[in-house]
Amino acid sequence: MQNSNSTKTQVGIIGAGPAGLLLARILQLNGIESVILERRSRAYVLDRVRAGVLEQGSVDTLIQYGAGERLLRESLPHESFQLRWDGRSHEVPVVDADGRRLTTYGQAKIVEDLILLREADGLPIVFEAEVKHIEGLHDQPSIIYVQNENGVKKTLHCDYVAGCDGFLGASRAHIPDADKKSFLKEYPFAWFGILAEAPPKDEIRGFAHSRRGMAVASARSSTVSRHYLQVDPDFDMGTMTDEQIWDELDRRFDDGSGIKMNRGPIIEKSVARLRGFVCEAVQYGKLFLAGDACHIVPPSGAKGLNLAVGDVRVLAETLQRLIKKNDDSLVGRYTELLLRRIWPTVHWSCSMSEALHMFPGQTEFETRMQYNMLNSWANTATGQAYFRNAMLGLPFEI
Ligand code: RFL
Repeated sequence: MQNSNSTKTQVGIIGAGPAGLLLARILQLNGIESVILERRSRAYVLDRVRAGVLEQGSVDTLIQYGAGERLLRESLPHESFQLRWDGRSHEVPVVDADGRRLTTYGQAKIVEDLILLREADGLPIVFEAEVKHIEGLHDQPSIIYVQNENGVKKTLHCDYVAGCDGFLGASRAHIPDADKKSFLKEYPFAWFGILAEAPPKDEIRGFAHSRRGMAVASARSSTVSRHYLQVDPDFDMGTMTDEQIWDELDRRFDDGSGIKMNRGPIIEKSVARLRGFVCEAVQYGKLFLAGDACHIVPPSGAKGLNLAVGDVRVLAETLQRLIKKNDDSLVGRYTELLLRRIWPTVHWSCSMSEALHMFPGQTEFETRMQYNMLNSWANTATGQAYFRNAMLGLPFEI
């Protein structure tokens, strides 16, 4: 059944984000074939700037599947996390008794590492291939896609479909009750993110609650910084000069010490709305969702990518048992296994959002409540343990 418009594989993966690429890698190392279909161009996927904070479980997974070489060389470990409010900064330790910690390593690098590994092995990623429709989910699935260069419809026949196509992807709509089982919370603000060629400053890290709005200071490497400002949802990036952006970051991080951020050329800017979203219908017939296709967490918990890694571990094990052992024991548990990690993680990310941002019309009482929450996480033994465990993430359990 092979011609230029029709191909066959064992697992058809929609989306070359971290979820789709990692799934393909784990399947490959377990002797299972897959084809990745990706709507965007290779250059676009490689350039996309997003997540940067990895849980220990995500780091260990990437190393376990041979994608850790550059990560081990270039990543930055975190011993503690900084929280600021009311003009004072507080350090919260985030290393646990087993040595688990957070690590900074950009999502763009993870994606690049996984793409290069796959290409080096001569395995297929079809870029500029937009999936339009999936058929035969109870029998022999076919993924219908269009290649942008010529608009010709093509078909990928497969035994199973992995919907790793993000929040705006095509796969979720193929689950009949996905809408009824979807839950959304939209926050009344957005994050204006900048990537700058400026060395991160050790004294200014983490999250700042400020009456001007929340701010985030983070690193992507020893020479590149990633910072965010809370802005209105309809914020226009053109209304702030680079100098105004740096001034605003300094104001929101001001703790009276006089220490300012390192400034440098801003090489990327983006605005992202904050929302929490969970689709509790993550499997239908031979279609399995993973990653942002079935959940969005507000970025204040730095969890989206980490949650995707957890989903993919479950999906890879489910598919291995199906394909290698003819064992469908995890299919019926797939939803439960994913939701067990999704809801607590969404809850944590939303709690962080609610403690750190200034909401429209917020009263002084509400601000004091936020200070109290932050103080509990930073300065009480039980709060610190809760914060550390939430930041380090849930274990992978099947
Ligand atoms: P992705 O990365 O969105 O990849 C989905 C891929 O599917 C493709 N696609 C299609 N391909 C073919 N046909 C179609 N019809 C298709 N529709 C879509 C898309 O082009 C894309 O390539 O989802 P995935 O793989 O599930 O990965 C999820 C992560 O990308 C996401 O959770 C994180 O980036 C979230 N996130 C963060 N997570 C963290 O863990 N730590 C962070 O610090 C962090 N910061 C962020 C973030 C997300 C942000 N966004 C999305 C606005 C900061 C930002 C600004």
